[in-house]
Formats: sequence, structure tokens, C-alpha cells
Amino acid sequence: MTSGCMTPVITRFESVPSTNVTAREMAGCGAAEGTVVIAREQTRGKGRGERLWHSPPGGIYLSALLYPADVKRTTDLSLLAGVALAQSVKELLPKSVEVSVKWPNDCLLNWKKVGGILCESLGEDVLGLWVVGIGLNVNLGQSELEAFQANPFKATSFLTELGGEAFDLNAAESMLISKLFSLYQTYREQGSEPIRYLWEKNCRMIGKKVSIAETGWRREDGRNRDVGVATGTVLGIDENGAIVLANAKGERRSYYSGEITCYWP
Ligand code: BT5
Repeated sequence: MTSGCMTPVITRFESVPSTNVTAREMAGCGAAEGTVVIAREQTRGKGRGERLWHSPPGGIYLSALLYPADVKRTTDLSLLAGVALAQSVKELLPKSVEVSVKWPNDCLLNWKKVGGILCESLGEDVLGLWVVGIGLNVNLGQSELEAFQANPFKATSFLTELGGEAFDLNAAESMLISKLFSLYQTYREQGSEPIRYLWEKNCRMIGKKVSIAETGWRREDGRNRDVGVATGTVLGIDENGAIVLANAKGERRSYYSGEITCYWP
């Protein structure tokens, strides 16, 4: 049992290539757990693999250094950050909007991508040192997101969905950090079980039919590659953080990496 909630120590930048990269460099110089790097914009924000995260001013771009002593799965902190995002968006916006986590690392607002998560391990073989990166589209205009409208879940921002005046970026940022650290405290004290429960509670795809483009590690080039598309009903998340689908015959299968590409409401 760990006692006392960790206090985030924030370092702000006007512009960096990627807050995940800056946080990693700070960790290399001995930065303590709880360090949070925030930038007003990123010039080369990172998504998964080779992908980029478009990061103009108006969004939240933050990376937290978290060193959980006994993390067992690489997905734990990604699910945790997803819950922090979904809870924050729900609290910040009117009840009329629909908010859902999307496995493995997205947050949807009215079924469009409003936030993404990139958790990276700091050590080659050590599971306990992580950079948890979160991007949230708050005051981004529609023109900033045009390039992503062909994506299966498109892209959106608070401003695009609700219009009107710009949202208070500082309030959104404080909310997100407070949710992240409070969930992290729960995780340190009680493990991943309550996080999985909250993730499922915040997932509006449970019981619905989806397609997953599954990826798998290929020995030939040491990379993750598409290995096929599976369709089924979402049952939840298993103890390894994998998403569990039931196929048309009712057979259950866990999927460890990939992306949900289609959803039937
Ligand atoms: C993600 O990757 O969704 C992870 C995004 C993590 C960004 C944060 S910002 C702070 C921290 N520092 C970093 O450098 N990164 C983290 P992925 O699931 O691979 O999705 C990436 C894809 O989403 C791109 O290929 C685009 O199609 C799309 N995309 C890019 N920018 C977007 C945006 N601002 N809003 C919605 N979709 C976007």
C-alpha cells in the first residue's frame, strides 16, 4: 500500500518537437516520478509507430513520468490515461455529448477522435519506467483537423463539436492532470482491476459490433504489421489489457494489438 498522493511537478515549454521526447530526456537527467512536461505546441508530436500527432496551439500536449514499481502489463498506463481523458472530457463538457474510450489508446467525442495516448517505456527491459503522453484537441478549428476526416473515426475538438467561445485551456489541463494523478494513485494502491473496471464503464462500445485491424509482431523485420481484420461483439478488457470479442458463433478471443476500424451503433 502506497501512502500520499503524488504531486505533479510541471515544466512548461512554448514549443518542443515532442513532449514525450523532452520528458524522456529529462528522465535521463534524473527527473523524478511525477514530472509533467507541457507544451503549447509540438512541431513533431508522436503517434504510435511512425505516425504523427498534429499539435498546433489550442490543444493540450503533456507527458508525465510515471515509475510504478510493479507494473505487469504494458497496457496498464495506457488504459489509465484513457480513463483520465474520458472522465475529464465528460466533466468539462455538457452532458449532451457522447464520450467514449476507444481501445487501445483513444478518446472519442461524439464518435470522433478528440484525444490520443502514447505510453512509452523508458527502459529496454525494465517495465517500471514510463512516459505517458496525452494529446487533447480543445480549441482546434475544423481546418486544423481536415487532414484526418478520412480516418475511420474522423477527428474533432471541443471547439468543433460545441462551437461558441474558446474553452479555458488551463482549466482543461488542470482537470486532466488531476484525473491522471488520482487514477495513478488508485492504480498504485489497488492495481489494474479498478482501472479496467473504469475503462469498461467509460467505453460505449461494450456489447456493440466492431471490426479490429489486428497487428502482430513479425520476426522477419522486427516490426508490428497488419495480420488481418476480425469482427465481433466487444465483451470488455481482459486481465492483460487485451480487448475481448465474441464472434458470430459466440467464441471469445482476446486481441492484444491493433485498432478498431469500424463500429456498428
Ligand atoms: C495516438 O497515436 O493517438 C497518440 C497520440 C499521442 C499524442 C501525445 S501529445 C503529447 C505526447 N507527446 C507526443 O509526442 N505524443 C503524445 P495513433 O493512435 O497512432 O494515432 C495517430 C493518428 O491520428 C495519425 O496518424 C492521424 O491519422 C491522426 N491524428 C493526428 N493528429 C491528430 C489530432 N490532433 N487529432 C485527431 N487525430 C489526429
